[in-house]
Amino acid sequence: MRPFSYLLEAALETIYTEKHKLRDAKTELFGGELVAPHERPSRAEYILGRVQSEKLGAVSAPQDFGFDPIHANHNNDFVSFLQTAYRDWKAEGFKGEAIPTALPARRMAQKCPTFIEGKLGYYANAIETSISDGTWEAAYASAQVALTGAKRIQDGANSVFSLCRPPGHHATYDMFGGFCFLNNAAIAAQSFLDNGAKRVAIVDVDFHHGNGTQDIFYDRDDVLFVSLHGDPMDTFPYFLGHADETGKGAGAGLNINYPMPPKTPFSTWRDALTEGLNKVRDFKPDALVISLGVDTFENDPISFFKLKSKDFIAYGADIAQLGLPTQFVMEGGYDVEEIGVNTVNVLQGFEGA
Ligand code: OKP
Ligand code: ZN
Repeated sequence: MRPFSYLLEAALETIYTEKHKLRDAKTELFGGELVAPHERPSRAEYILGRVQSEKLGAVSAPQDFGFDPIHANHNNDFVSFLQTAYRDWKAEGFKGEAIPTALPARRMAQKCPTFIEGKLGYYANAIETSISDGTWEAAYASAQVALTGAKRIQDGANSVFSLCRPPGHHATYDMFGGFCFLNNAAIAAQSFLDNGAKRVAIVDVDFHHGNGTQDIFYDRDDVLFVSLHGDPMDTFPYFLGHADETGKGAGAGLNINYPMPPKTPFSTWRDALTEGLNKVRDFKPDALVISLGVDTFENDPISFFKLKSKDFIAYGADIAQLGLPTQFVMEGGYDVEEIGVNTVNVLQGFEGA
């Protein structure tokens, strides 16, 4: 225990920036229609509102750590593509937001095309996510929110909440999709390693499998990745997240997936969490990153687990039992009326434990 630090640690600090509002796409491809995106600015505002009304702790702006920690996890050409994609798309005279049409699927060439429509497909792992004006600026700011949270822990805080938006866990080394552009949790985890940590664990409690995070750390022995999610046979991201994906090379055994079926209740989900947290304990990490999605909620509009609001308090307390420096990084959660309550319930459960 650090001496005299309990007063400072009585509250859980939130890192937040209004720049998330720059990500305000008009379209998401859903059910064969272009609809208003589920991943919209009001999400972060509901969460911030609850953080403030519950007096969780200080709300601070992020520092700017620049591009180096982004390039540590993402391909340079991919990052450059994200910066200019919308402009390049508009320069071709296209009227709508930037959406790929063709992707390099089975038995197709894996070369990056020069024309923007082809580039979009090359750098996409899903096509529901339109790139709009301001998307890059918001994604960059979201990564800085993650990095600032990591810095707080590196400076001695016991816990911190990075209110990232847009989310990150579907973004791979060189692909966007699933509402994600830069992998905020992976960028934070890498920042711990680059600043003296030997091992970091990431536990992804978002309803969807963290395919991007898994992909980034799959062959590494310095990051343990644990994900609890809807079975990819039944839900997005469909092509990753099975229980037999356990890591490779040096990372063998350090990727742990808990796919679960439709209507999974909290009791079942919590058993998986307990098992996953035991794996984290055995790994002896220096820091823990929680990819915090609250789309496991029973009324979430795009998910199928059955967690109730009080369950979020309970599992926040479970996470605290590890006694690790813990950074919460916001991911999904789409029932806008409730995500503020459910998110802050996790943080209060953690703090109260
Ligand atoms: C992002 B995060 C539903 C299609 C879902 C994308 C979901 C992205 C979720 N029919 N498409 O993990 O919350
Ligand atoms: Zn999700």
